[in-house]
Amino acid sequence: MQAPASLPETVTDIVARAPVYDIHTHLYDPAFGELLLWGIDELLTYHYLVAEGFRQFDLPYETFWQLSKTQQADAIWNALFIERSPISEACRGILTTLNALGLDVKQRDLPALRQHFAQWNVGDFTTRCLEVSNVRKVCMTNSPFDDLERPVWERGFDRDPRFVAALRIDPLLLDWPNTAPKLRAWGYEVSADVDGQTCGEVRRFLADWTRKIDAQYCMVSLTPDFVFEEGAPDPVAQLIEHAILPHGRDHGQAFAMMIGVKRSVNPQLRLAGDSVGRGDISAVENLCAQFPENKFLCTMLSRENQHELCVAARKFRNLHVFGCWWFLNNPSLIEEITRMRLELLGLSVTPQHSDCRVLDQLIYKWSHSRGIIAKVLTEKYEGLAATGWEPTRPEIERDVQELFGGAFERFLRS
Ligand code: FIX
Ligand code: ZN
Repeated sequence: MQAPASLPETVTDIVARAPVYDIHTHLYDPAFGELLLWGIDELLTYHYLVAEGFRQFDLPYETFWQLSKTQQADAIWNALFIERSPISEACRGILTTLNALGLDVKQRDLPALRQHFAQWNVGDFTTRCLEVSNVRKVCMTNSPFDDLERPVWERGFDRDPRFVAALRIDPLLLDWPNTAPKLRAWGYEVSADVDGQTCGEVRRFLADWTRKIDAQYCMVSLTPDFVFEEGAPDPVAQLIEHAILPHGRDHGQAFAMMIGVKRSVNPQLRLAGDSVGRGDISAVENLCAQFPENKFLCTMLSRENQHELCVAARKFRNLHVFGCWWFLNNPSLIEEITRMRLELLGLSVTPQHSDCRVLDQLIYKWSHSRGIIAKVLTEKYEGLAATGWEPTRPEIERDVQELFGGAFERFLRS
């Protein structure tokens, strides 16, 4: 007779089988054509690897940027995979992905990898990646201010139900002087001053785009120095208080804040040139306390903010914490942060999102995160078992569904 599965085996199996709702990515519905990135050259030129590549290249920045995508991918492959072992998380991720797709990575044969990807079409490859990663739903990041993306929405297309939308509004909040003229050109009667009429028109703009894209939530990324005081006269506070939050209340839209990015500390690195700084948790506390009728989603980029963000979520039921974002998306930090969140917040949290920019990355980001989440959960269930509270398989399945999108969906519906 087969021995019953051990608790670690059961938890690992349940976590591996649980379909995930990936609540923040930079992927697109395949109808967006070339905006949806996939394949080996896109994997190799992901901005995480570009930053690591430049640490090894003997090339001026501009020379690299003048190379074709294939040549850039060659340079990164040589510098990070051939001339030294690919042990960083972003490098290992590519190998996890290729291996899960059935490719023989030990050959170290980039032309053969390219040949493999050339055989796929995007529709079949999308289905394959979602199956292998066991992701049931992908939330995109959708900006009306993106000149490549906006025309696709304006033309209209048949939505792929596996891809849902989130309304991204960074230029609106962070660059009002340059955004106001765009809104005016699109027929919204706004002025440079963030007055009552302007806020009304911004609300109309938000409502129109929320409907057009069927947004799940409204989101922004914010610098470490972001502060919020009710009634403060600066345009960011005014727009939040008199446009975004009323919009959220009217349309049941949570406001997602991704706090702690310092944009372009090294502009020569382009998309790879952003960095991190410690944010001010009192901005989150003030918003949650002063606007209890609004729902807030929050992730913070600095490791130093993680504990206070958990404590804030204990104080405010209108705050939902999610993801190990960007520089935190490394095994040692995911483990530490997930453990802390489960200890402080139980199952009322979404431990991870992928932030994928390349479709194939779903495979490694979720495979690596599942392994860590299973490890931490096992430890927690072993703690319960030690008291005599033996968790059953259906109970563990229920809990994992909560962590992988269930708690998030309920929070958005609440
Ligand atoms: O602001 C964001 O949504 C960030 O995730 C991106 O700007 C960043 O470039 C990224 O890809 C991080 O993973
Ligand atoms: Zn992102």
